[in-house]
Amino acid sequence: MDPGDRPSPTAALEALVLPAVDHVDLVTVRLPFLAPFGTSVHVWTVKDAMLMRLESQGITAWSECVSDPDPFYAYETNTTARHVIRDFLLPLVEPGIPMGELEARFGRVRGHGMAKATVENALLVLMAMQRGVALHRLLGLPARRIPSGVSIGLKDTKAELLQAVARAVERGYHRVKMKVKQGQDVDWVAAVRDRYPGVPLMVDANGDYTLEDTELLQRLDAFDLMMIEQPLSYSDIIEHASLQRHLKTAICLDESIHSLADAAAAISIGACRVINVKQGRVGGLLESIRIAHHASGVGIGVWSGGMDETGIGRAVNIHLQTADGFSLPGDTSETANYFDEDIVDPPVVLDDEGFIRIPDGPGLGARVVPERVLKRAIAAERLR
Ligand code: OSB
Ligand code: MG
Repeated sequence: MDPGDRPSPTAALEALVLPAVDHVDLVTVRLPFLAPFGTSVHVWTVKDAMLMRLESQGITAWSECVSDPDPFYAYETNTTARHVIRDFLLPLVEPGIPMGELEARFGRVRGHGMAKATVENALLVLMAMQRGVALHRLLGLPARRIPSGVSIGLKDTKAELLQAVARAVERGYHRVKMKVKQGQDVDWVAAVRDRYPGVPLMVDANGDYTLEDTELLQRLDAFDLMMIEQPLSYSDIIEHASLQRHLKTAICLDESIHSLADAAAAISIGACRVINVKQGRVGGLLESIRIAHHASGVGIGVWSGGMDETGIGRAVNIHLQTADGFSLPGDTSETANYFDEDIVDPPVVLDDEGFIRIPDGPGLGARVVPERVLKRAIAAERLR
């Protein structure tokens, strides 16, 4: 499947041995968004993030489940993730087994990548902290600055949209993504392009169109977009291949890709020229690294998506993007793009060239502030 038989980018990671864990907690926090986040599938006004907390001999490691409370973007919800973690995944976590064995055990559970990633992320962060190294170091990845990108939700007026793009350009973001939907597309893109002829721009439809809209989508070819993300159904790969043959603009798949196998299949039939890898959606960091490795080996662009995470998930995405193959700016924006106060310190900020620095320190780098988690907690439970 991998042309040139390049060595596996995850062999060493599959050999990492799981540590003993004394306690496992799930804590759900609610962070209000500074402004509602609108997409073709839903408008979110708060972030309800289910966090996992591991305790092992005085070391505390955190991860974030990227599901929402609702199944409007993905089929997983915080409730399904809790159920799958508690009743099926955690019982498979055993000290002394290698990560590769854990992945094999998790493989018996079909789907539920966000639940799997929550457990995998937490264990990797714990292992990094135990070794006193940053998460990217544990993953064998070099330190480097990460390019930034912002995802602008649907707005009520073009004036509001232009204002949001103006803010992003002023901040120095390396690329701007705008959400589109039926009835809020070509004219809205034209308005942005008119005002910002040179800004690296892309659109995300979250599956709002069908092949019957091919002519309309072809009109987007006039705007020199970097890509069109998930124009057709969330579950489709085949029809995207048909559409790509009629578009000059690259198609990027997001929702359709749940694994390396999905990515390889999509690439092999020409369904996309770019892949948005969300580490949660594909079951974790190891699978993300495999997808980026495979895609870049066949000339397909890759970037890290986001799920408007708190600083915990945001830090994981930042460490991931040091991996080979992440060739494009992703949906990694500043904390201040979504929240007035994060639950980690320091928050994510852009440097004066628009890049994001990997936070110093072992594990995530950023420190989870327990008082802020407590202040925002809406549910908590000890699983082990
Ligand atoms: O389609 O990429 C998406 C947020 C929630 C659900 C789906 C998507 C998004 C984003 C925001 O676009 C990405 C981010 O800023 O984290
Ligand atoms: Mg998307």
